[in-house]
Amino acid sequence: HMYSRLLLTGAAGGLGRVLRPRLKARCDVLRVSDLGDLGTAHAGEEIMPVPLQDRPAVFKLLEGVDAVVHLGGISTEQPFDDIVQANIIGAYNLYEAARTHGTRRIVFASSNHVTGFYRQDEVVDATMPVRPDGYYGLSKAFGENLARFYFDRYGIETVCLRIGSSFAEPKDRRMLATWMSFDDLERLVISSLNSPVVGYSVIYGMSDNHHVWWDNTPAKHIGYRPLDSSEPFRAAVEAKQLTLDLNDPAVIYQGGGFVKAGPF
Ligand code: NAI
Ligand code: 15L
Repeated sequence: HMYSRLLLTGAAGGLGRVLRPRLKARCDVLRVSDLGDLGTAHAGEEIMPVPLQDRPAVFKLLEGVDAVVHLGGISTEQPFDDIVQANIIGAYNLYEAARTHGTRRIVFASSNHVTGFYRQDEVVDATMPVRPDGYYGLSKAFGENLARFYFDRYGIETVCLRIGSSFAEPKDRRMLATWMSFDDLERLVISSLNSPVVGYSVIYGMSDNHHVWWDNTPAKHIGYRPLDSSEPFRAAVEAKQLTLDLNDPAVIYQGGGFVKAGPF
């Protein structure tokens, strides 16, 4: 499936820089947006810097857009007032603009922190109640509910990706369970864009790791097949982090350090 114009928000961020060239291969025109520096436009790209809380600017951003990969926003635990602007008002602006312009599908970068207060000895799936582990997780839960509403009321399809830890390598023992390689991230995003019918769906984003806390059985229709694993990194990660304090909330809960970040 080839989109004519795809919008990538958060294009200057860690995952945005990974996905930018990979998404360009899947559409005629890739529109890239962020607050930060987006460099110069490559062939087939349009650059539109926009703060997500700026409603008229977001309205223009969605003009002529078939589908969105929405990565833009605050990506860590921060003061509530900052999170509200970028992640809550920003997401509302994006969906309102999508509704007005007839955009059909959004792939929303949600987060494992929507369910961060489940324990690491529990296996969670997308049908279970949310347990956000901070303001950041709460804002992603809002984004998921917003997506649910815009599908039920207006038929805009969304795949919410509850991404685990997508970095070049797993950085600690927790990430041996939560890690998703960049190639698997690409597979997940492309499956979410191309799966024929997604309605409103929620899927966890992790590689084919040996130990996992998330069960993607309810999201089999997305057709996501991870091909990488954190296992080759295990020895090095365990050597770096020899012991775990089993009384530390960051070790007990799936959200790791996020469960005790703040207050600000
Ligand atoms: P990042 O922080 O590197 O990138 C986010 C981008 O959004 C930044 O370039 C930033 O300038 C932009 N942004 C922030 N506030 C904005 C605003 N008000 N208006 C416009 N743009 C704004 O984060 P990363 O790692 O690339 O993550 C991308 C998305 O995936 C984020 O939504 C994050 O919450 C989500 N995610 C990432 C995970 C990971 O492992 N990298 C895990 C779970 C979720
Ligand atoms: C997230 O949601 C963050 O955006 C990312 O920076 C990581 O910390 C990740 O979760 C994680 O849980 O490891």
